[in-house]
Formats: sequence, structure tokens, C-alpha cells
Amino acid sequence: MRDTLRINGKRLLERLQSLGEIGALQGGGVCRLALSEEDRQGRERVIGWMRELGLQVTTDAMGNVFGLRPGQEKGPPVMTGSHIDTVRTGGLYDGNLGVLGGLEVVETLNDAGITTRRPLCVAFFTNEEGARFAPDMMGSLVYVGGMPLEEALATKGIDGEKVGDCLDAIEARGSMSVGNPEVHAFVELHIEQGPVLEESGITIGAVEKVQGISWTELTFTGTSNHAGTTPMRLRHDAGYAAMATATFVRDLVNRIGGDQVGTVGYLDIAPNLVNVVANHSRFTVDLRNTDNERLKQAEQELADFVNQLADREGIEFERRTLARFDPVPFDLAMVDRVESAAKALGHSVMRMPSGAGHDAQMLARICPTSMIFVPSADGISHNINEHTEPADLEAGVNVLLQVMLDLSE
Ligand code: HGY
Ligand code: MN
Ligand code: MN
Repeated sequence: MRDTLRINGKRLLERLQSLGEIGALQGGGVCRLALSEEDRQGRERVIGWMRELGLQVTTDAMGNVFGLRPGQEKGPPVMTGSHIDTVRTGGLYDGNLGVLGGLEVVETLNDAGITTRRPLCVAFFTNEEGARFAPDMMGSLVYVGGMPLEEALATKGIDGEKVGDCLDAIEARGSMSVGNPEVHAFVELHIEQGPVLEESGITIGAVEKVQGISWTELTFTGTSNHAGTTPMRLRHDAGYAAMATATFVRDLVNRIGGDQVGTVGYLDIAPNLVNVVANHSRFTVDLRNTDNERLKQAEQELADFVNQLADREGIEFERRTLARFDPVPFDLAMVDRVESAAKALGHSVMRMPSGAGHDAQMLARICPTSMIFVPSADGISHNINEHTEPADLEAGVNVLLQVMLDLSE
């Protein structure tokens, strides 16, 4: 009976659409930055669904939310989940699919009158994106003990606001100490956010690992001056330095090759005027690689370049590490479970790494963990046109259902 159990794809889509109304952008997409008013509304809606499904809802001091479904026995639950915060130009599925897919699994079991041996839990973690407050995966990192709670709460975002103050402003700070509930195993359903599954014509990704992530913030301080009267030999141009570094990053990544990727996504220049040599620039460099040694090489070459550039240009600089996570391998038995569940359901499946960071990479520090990927149309994500076909969404949640049933017995 359990093998033939299937989720309700229409109900799943309705919840995804409903949650996507919160923070909806003109012309499509979603903006629900961590700990914003939109995040508060999103939390309220998801917690409401959790309660409607009979889950026991708890919130920890970092605002991580857990919906527990009791089992026949007590003990650490089989957990699934992800995040409901988005980047500024987010889509309907990044993170949300993992949380609402978990709720769909619960409702399917409720409808079938099934109580699993182990308890189940559906979670969403605070500030997975890291777009407002770095590092990313902050909530799950604190939950697994990888970042002290106080340090996280004191973290300032790109708008100067503190995490703790923003948690309180949206009444998201819970009373439960971080690290609860314990967890038996964790499996996260997520869109791939890249082109691999679609290009391979494969429906399910059994994720073997998450690549290493290095986020650095660089601040250059030069001398503002007249764009017309200042000879080039007398310039200390913080704008030029930022853009020279951005082009260096692209050349560096092309030179290293392989899985190496590099992005300058955040750039602020002042005074940002047509006829003034910039005296200030602040920007971020996102470097990633599945190979940690190569990632370290990229970080070292970037540091060397910035030192030499600052000397040459006669400018000051500050460097701040916003995030640094080594590549994380997932538990092979868990990857096998994802792969065999997909095959048993008749879906094509391939083992693959994750290019994006995920809460699962933090849960892997404390319990057997893996991820289930479904295809992203045109490999697009962190973009309002993010899309995954309903049949693929449904396939992913059916695989999640079977893996959770498997783990809960
Ligand atoms: O940046 C990431 O990989 C994730 O979206 N937080
Ligand atoms: Mn995500
Ligand atoms: Mn994301």
C-alpha cells in the first residue's frame, strides 16, 4: 500500500502559488528577503498550514520552525524541509518546494491514515539565502552548532539592520534553544537551479555533495577627484579598482577551469557620479568549486591581485569573509535511498553535485543527509522566471514521500 501511495500534485501547486502571493513582484517572481515583513507573512501562512495538518509547531531562538508529526514510537524524527526566504528576484520554488513538499507528504499520510514508526518533521530554516544577512544557510548553521547564536543575532545585513532586531521585529524569535529537536536523518527536496538535469533529460537528481563556497566583501577607499582635471598618474580610483577586480575574477575562473565559478554580484560605488573619480567601492566576490584545493588557490590568487592593485592605485582596502564552507559529501546510503526510490517510481535519475548551497549541507554535520533535485527549466534560478514543470514537482515529492517512509521504518 505504501509503495503505491502518491501525493496530490494539484494541492501542492495550490500551496506553492498561495505562498508565492506573499512578496509577489510586478511581472512575476517573489521578493521575500529573510526577516522582512514578507518573511513574517510567509512564516504565518506556512505555520498555519502546519497547524491545519495537526503538526506540533515549535520555533527555536534563531527563528527556525519545526512541524512535528508524532510516530508510533518516540525519538528523533525523520526530517525534511528547506527555506522560505528568497533573494530579491526569487521564484516560486527555490526553498519553498522543499517545505511545501514536506507538508504535502504529511497531508498524503494523514489522508491515508498512516502513522509512521518514527516521528516525522517538516522544517524551515531562517535566512538560507544570505542575500540580506551573510552567511547563507545561517539558520541551519546555528541549528547544527556551526555558528554561535549570539554571533548570528549580532550580524548586520546589507541594510545595516541586525538579525536579532529583525527577528524580534517580525516576532519570529522562538523560546526553544537551538539544536532542538534532535534529528534521525534529513532529506531535502530542492530545484536543481542549474541546467544539468534538463540537458540530460533526467527527472531526478540524487545529490552526492555540495560544492565549496567562498564569499568575500571588499571595500576600496581612494580619493574622489575631478574627472577632467586629474591626470591619470594622480588618480586613486576606487571605482576602477572594483571593476578591475571583477574582470580579474572572470579571467581567474577561466584560467582555473573545471567546476570553478566566480561572481561579482553586489557592487556599490560612491559618489557614483559621471564626472567624479570614485573614492569608495564595496563589492562581493562569490567563488565556488567542488574541489577545495582549487577553491583555496582561487582565493589566494584573488588576495594577491587585490594587494598588488591597491599598491599600484594607491588606495586602501578592507577584506571581510562573509561565508566560507568546504565542499560537503552526503551519506552514500542516503544517496542510494534517493536513487532507488526514484527508480522504483519509474523516474530517470542521476547522481550529481549541487552547485548551490543548501540547508542540507549543514544538517549533514549531525545526521545522515541527502537531497533530491528536480529540473529547473532553462537552468534558471534566482530569477523571476524560475520554473519547474508540475510533473517534475510531483515526481520530486513522490520520491520524498518514499524516502521518508523508508527512513521512518
Ligand atoms: O547561495 C546559494 O547557493 C544559496 O542560494 N543560498
Ligand atoms: Mn534554496
Ligand atoms: Mn537560493
